[in-house]
Amino acid sequence: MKNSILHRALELGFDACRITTAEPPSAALEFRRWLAARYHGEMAYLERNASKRVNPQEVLADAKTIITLAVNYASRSDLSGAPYVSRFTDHAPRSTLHAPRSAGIVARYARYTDYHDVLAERLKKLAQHINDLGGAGTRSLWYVDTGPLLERDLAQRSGLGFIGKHTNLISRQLGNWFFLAEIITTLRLDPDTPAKNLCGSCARCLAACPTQAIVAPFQLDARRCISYLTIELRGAIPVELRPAMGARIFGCDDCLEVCPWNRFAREGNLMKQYARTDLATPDLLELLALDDAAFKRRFANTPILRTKRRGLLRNVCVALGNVGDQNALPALERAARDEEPLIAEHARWAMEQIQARQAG
Ligand code: B12
Ligand code: SF4
Repeated sequence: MKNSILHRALELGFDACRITTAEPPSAALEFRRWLAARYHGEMAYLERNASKRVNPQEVLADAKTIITLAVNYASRSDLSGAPYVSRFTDHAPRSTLHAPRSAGIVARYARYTDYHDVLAERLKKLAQHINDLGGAGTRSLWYVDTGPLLERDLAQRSGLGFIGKHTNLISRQLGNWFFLAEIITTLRLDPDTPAKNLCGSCARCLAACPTQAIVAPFQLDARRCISYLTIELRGAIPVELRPAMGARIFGCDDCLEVCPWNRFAREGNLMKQYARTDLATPDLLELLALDDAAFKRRFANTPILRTKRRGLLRNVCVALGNVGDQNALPALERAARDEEPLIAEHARWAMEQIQARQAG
């Protein structure tokens, strides 16, 4: 049965497929401590369904097995040239080093049609295959990202990879660039062997983080993470963290980019056909001119819709404050009169930054 599932998963475009039990995740205690430290910031949903996250039986009664899946999202351009890490010469924000001056930076995972949509159809088919194999009464649920499961923890226990000090799963075959998905099922299958941690003494990710969000190995204070600030946070970005954001307007890859395990990464097959190369380094001034309808058209079917116009333009203002020059001032003046107070406040901040740079 395992071989049949693996074969079907590969056929559907997944890059790896492993099996673990539906027992509670081993880092349940760490997760509770993380919540107690308020490291999740405003992501209230993590707290709301915490008991499900630490008990898969609450997700699916009588669950026996969790099938973990990986989908590689590395693109050829990300992998070209020398290993990323050797290109850095200073502490300039890494993702901005090769970008034109007025370009914003979008994290690699978001430079595609929304992966939730791309993977949903495939997960449905795989879940059906598992139900067919199990026969009458077999029940299976599938998740990608949004489900109440500690995905990385389960994936580590299934042997898909190991949790790195930056808290993401690292695979010996795929490096850092892959999504996770799972199918939880009442079908009993033999579990695979858990992965061993192979970080060793390497701590490049901790040093690379522009906001010191990785407060200790394996511990992320999400409230400082640029990914959280640009995607999840609904309100104002704390002023003290804005300068460190550089030109990043959606997500952040710095801790992933420096990981030496990326030397094993190769181009992903499935996501290639959903690439949106126009999203990698969009022009900041063009983005600042988008009204709500234009925003929805520009980012239709992409993960960037999540921030809505107000969140993205807030981020664009911060980026312009960090990397813009006097050419950005007219557009920022208009944004400072935006009917959305969040955008207006960040535009005023950006103008002050540019003016201070010019004066100095
Ligand atoms: C909330 C969330 C976020 C938050 C918080 C991130 C975080 N580290 O928790 C924010 C918005 C910051 C975020 C950012 C990103 N995310 Co996110 N996120 C999630 C989500 C929805 C839940 C994660 C969660 O449960 N966090 C809870 C806390 C407690 O987890 P933790 O801090 O990592 O701690 C765990 C481990 O470190 C471990 N642990 C703790 N102490 C110790 C000690 C030792 C010794 C060991 C071994 C382990 C260990 O136990 C904890 C509990 O599992 C998952 C999807 C899911 N359902 O799981 C995606 C997910 C983790 N995100 C993902 C991605 C791609 C990202 C970004 C790379 C996106 C980007 N480029 O901007 C960044 C990476 C930032 C980072 N360094 O983590 C992928 C990761 C894929 C992978 N290969 O690991 C996931 C799995 C989504 C998916 N399905 O693909 N994310
Ligand atoms: S994603 Fe960026 S800000 Fe978040 S922990 Fe990694 S390097 Fe730090």
